[in-house]
Amino acid sequence: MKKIIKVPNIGDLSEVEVIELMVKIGDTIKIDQSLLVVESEKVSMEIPSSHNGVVREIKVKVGDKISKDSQILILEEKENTINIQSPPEELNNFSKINSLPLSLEDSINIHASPSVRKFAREMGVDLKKITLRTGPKNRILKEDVKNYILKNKKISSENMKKKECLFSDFSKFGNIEFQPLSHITKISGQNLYRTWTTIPHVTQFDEADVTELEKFRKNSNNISESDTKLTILSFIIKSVVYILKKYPKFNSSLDSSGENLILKKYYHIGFAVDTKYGLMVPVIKNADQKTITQISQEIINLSKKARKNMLNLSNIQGSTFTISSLGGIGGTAFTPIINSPEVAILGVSKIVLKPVWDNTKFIPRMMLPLSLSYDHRVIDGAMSANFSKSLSNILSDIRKIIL
Ligand code: CAO
Repeated sequence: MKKIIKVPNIGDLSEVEVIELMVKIGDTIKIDQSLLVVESEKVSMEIPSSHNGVVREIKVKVGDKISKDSQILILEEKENTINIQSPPEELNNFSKINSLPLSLEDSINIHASPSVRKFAREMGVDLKKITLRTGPKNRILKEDVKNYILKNKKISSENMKKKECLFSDFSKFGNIEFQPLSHITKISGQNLYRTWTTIPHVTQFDEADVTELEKFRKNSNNISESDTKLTILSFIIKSVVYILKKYPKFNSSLDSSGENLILKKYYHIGFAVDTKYGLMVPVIKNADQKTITQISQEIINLSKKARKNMLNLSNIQGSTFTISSLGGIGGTAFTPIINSPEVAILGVSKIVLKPVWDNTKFIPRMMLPLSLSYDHRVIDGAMSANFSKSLSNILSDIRKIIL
């Protein structure tokens, strides 16, 4: 017996567009099996079958506009098939999403809910490529899409772009202005995103008493005949190198298998520079072999070059550990993102004058906040706490370096 399957009551919507067909002629379908996906301006929804049977004729195609009681398809009901459920009169559980059409072939062969399809589209994932489908009757679940993304990391940067496009219609809420990202910001954004999503970051916070160091630095600047101004960053670089030699894992990278550490016997320190073109990280090569004055001079030269966008490849390559100093600006602490393939980065915030207990009384001390982010696959919490404590020790009395 033939049965015409019609569009049930679709709530307030008078007309919706067919965006996906999920069955083809000859398919045997069951009650509640999704037949097609329709979409209005605000919602998309799957329309289920009200009967069991074999699809003999399809009355709609992708792009058609349909409404309540429009014919969807003709089913041949199998003999001795009893429809135990009454036809769905009304579809209330609309998934409030915006979907975009897939090709007819995809629609038929791939079983996934509109929300999963939408998620996959936003992430730039082709559902056809997902072979691990863990839902009932081989349906693709959101988890399957996520697992696919995790295993195919290349997709990630494209995803970001696609997601941005989908969310770009802010003009309906008020005035907006488009500002293209600079080339450098785009590239560093992709790297930061990849690093943040692939490396398990932990940040260890600490502080160093730099009262004596600051006295020494300011005094040196006052009496020096050189034009080179010493900022605290050069002392921090020198101290970091000293500590890196004691904790070699911080000066390493994981190899591509993720099973071996590559310990580097050279000390090239990157430092983040804020420029109008975006964030740049020039590198002070062989910092262990340079004096604090030489390091200061290089900071000045390289940051000037960065601000004129004139750094060359050798200025930015080969760093083994990076420092990001926001101390000249402010803030108490932050979580810097590792400059991959390195395994740790030191964030430095603004020195603050604090009352510190010396076992008898509070004394005013200049405290430098340190934020050490590390790759937890390589470095554990105890090691990072020891690294920060040792660094803090050296900064509190830099003379220890020459012992
Ligand atoms: N606490 C207090 N004052 C500090 C300080 C700190 N931790 N660090 C620097 N200062 C002071 C300096 O002593 C200097 O003061 P004076 O002019 O009175 O001597 C002033 O702040 C400016 O220093 P500077 O920024 O010129 O020099 P620097 O060596 O400290 O830093 C550089 C150089 C290139 C790192 C810095 O200019 C810069 O670009 N910082 C931003 C880095 C950044 O954006 N990081 C974020 C990365 S993640 O997005």
